[in-house]
Amino acid sequence: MRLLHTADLHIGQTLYQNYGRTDEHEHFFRQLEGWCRQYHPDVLIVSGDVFDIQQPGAAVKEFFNRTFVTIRNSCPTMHIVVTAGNHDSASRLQADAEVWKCINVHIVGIAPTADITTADDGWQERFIVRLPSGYFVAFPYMTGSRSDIIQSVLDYISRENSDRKPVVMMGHLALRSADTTGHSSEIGRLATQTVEEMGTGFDYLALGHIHRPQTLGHPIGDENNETSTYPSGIARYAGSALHVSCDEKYPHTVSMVEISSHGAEVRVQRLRINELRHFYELPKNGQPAESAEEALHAIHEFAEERRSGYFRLRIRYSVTLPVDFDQHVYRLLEPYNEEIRYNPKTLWVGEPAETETEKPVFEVAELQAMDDPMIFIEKTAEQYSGLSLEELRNAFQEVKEEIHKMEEEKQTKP
Ligand SMILES: [Mn+2]
Repeated sequence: MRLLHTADLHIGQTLYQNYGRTDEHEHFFRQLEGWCRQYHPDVLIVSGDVFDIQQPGAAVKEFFNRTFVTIRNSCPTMHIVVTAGNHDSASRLQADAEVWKCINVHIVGIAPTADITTADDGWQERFIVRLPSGYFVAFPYMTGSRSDIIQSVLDYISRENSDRKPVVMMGHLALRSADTTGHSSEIGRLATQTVEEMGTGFDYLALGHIHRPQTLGHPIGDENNETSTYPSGIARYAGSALHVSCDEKYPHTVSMVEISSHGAEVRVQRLRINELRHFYELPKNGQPAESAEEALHAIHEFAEERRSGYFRLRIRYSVTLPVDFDQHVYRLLEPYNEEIRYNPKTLWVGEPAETETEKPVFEVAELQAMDDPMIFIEKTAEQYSGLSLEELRNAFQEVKEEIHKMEEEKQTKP
């Protein structure tokens, strides 16, 4: 069996509120189509996050339809298996499954419910795609641990797999030992499951959700090799189709996986994705900008030289930017027709200036019990130079009296 494994397409994504990525997706899918033509895989699998949002617009859906029909036509013998990720609407994706099946595209959107194992109606069939080349267990994004469900489907297959065909399982989740470089810290905290909880009986666990390509339990350095051979039973993240941030300094790939039979070794070949637009940090000398002018100059220089790409700025923490700095940047970028794209989330370098006295530490209970703001202000007064406590005390007193007066007036009104 030869399969192409990809995930996290995020079709329809826009970055930094401004920039559509359709041309970047087109660029990616042209490469994918080329690999399908060249390598004639038996199967192409997409392990979740097909779309970026739950309710993509008509243009985005049309793009998905056109793209997947084109890819399918590039290798008409190929099957495609697609599952829903956490970004997808499970039911919306599932709704079109019957139609797609007519051209050998198998879509599983809706996840098994927690109590499904009590049923004895062959529910396992809903998640199994039987192909001449092997078995596919198509699990979409599931919340919480589903060990019993997973193992039940794998056992179901092992009972009938007397030909020892390869077994591939799909999943969309963050597993505990994965390298989450490029993600916000949140994803790490959501990772509550171990690879052991994914059961036994698969040759290849085709994962999505984490954007960095990697084989769990094997060095991340493996990704620098064009091919690797692993023992049966590996779990692998294909990685996302497109870069989504400057923190992803690693190459993105599509995995071409070859397995001759159940239990045999798994060969992974990494097909390097060429990105239409790259991500940069400016200034390009690696140092933080020491002024707004320097930052703007770096942008101008970059735009003239590169003519295409995303960037974010690296600025010294002590620099104060003018309030309309972002507008300056967007004006500067106008002539480049959205080819030069600004990520306004600046990387601030250097420590914030330390206050001379240590900040007082308040207990939560202490704060909750505080009914006079002056207590708090008096305790923290050292942090505000030139603050007149006397003036503030009088001001608060005035406000208090005013409120008291208003309340009295309210009560005396009929
Ligand atoms: Mn995801």
